[in-house]
Amino acid sequence: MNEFCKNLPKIELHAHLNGSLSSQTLKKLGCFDESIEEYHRLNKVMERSSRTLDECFLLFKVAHNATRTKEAVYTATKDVIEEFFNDNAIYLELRTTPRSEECMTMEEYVETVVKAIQDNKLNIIVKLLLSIDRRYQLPASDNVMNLIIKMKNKYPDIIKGVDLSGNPNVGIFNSELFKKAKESGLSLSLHCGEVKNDKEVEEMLFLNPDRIGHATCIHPKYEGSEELWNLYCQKLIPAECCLTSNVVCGTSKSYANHHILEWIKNDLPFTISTDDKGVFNTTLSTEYELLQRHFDLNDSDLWKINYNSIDYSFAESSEKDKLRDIMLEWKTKYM
Ligand code: 6MZ
Repeated sequence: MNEFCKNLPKIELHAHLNGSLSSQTLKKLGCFDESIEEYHRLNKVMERSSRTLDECFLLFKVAHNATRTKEAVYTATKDVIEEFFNDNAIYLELRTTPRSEECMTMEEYVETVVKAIQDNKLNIIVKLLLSIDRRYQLPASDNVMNLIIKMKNKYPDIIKGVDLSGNPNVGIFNSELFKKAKESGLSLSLHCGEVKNDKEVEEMLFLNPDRIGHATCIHPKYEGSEELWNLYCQKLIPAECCLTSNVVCGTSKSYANHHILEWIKNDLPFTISTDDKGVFNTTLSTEYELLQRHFDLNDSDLWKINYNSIDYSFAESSEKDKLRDIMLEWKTKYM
């Protein structure tokens, strides 16, 4: 492991709770070894294709099966926070899809995640984004959105935003639903262009979300269109780039071929994220290391990418100042 990447105080803005569970946590939650083996199967698949993305969504079932009680959700959240902290993340935006189970309502699910965040005593600031799964249709997604708004009003210091996620090959984007979230004061991060869908990407960009996830198929070279790219370049919405996730799922052909190259070349806003560190067997430090290795960036570049990510976060401005101070102090000491 590259010591610089490991020691750098890092900002994580795109991490799905149930995709981030480590083998240790799954074991602790009673998962059988074969299920854990299955959970990590994607990392062993050598032939990547866009079909792999669909397979990836089947794997989330392993984590979802392991987090069916409030106790398990609490443990999972606590462990994920601790693991990011141990990887020297100083700020973490976790996201998760509110879910009801036999012995837990959707509201209890969210309450439990919030409680684990409130109980965190480690030196890492943690915020929560609540996700709408794109396979839900109206009115189900509207009900989830109403719950999200209610919970945000109850916990405004922790619940900061809404995410649209789920299998990009399934379901639709409903712009009205997310307008409502914006009007309620929630920040927006939308999974956008993870697979080619120009019309949807355009609709998303017109909504002016605060950030977009993946942004794989926007640049013409990576299956987008010229007009779409021009629109993106006018909007300059920060992209959450998840290198390993895209390569493992086959939406990027290789690390060297990742669309982040266009963001680097054109000095466009982006942040580096793990997406699902459990499913993709990665860490935030590893993602920075991969970025450095494949795109010929020096330590100062990595520091700057990370420092810029503070601006794109949904933290309070006083928290952003604190994070900037930590990073500047670290730079003075170690660079
Ligand atoms: C889109 C993804 C994703 O919400 O149960 N999720 N959505 N693209 C991706 N790229 C690979 N990775 C994860 O965490 C798991 C859920 O996050 C979304 C999926 O809806 C998945 O079921 P939570 O905590």
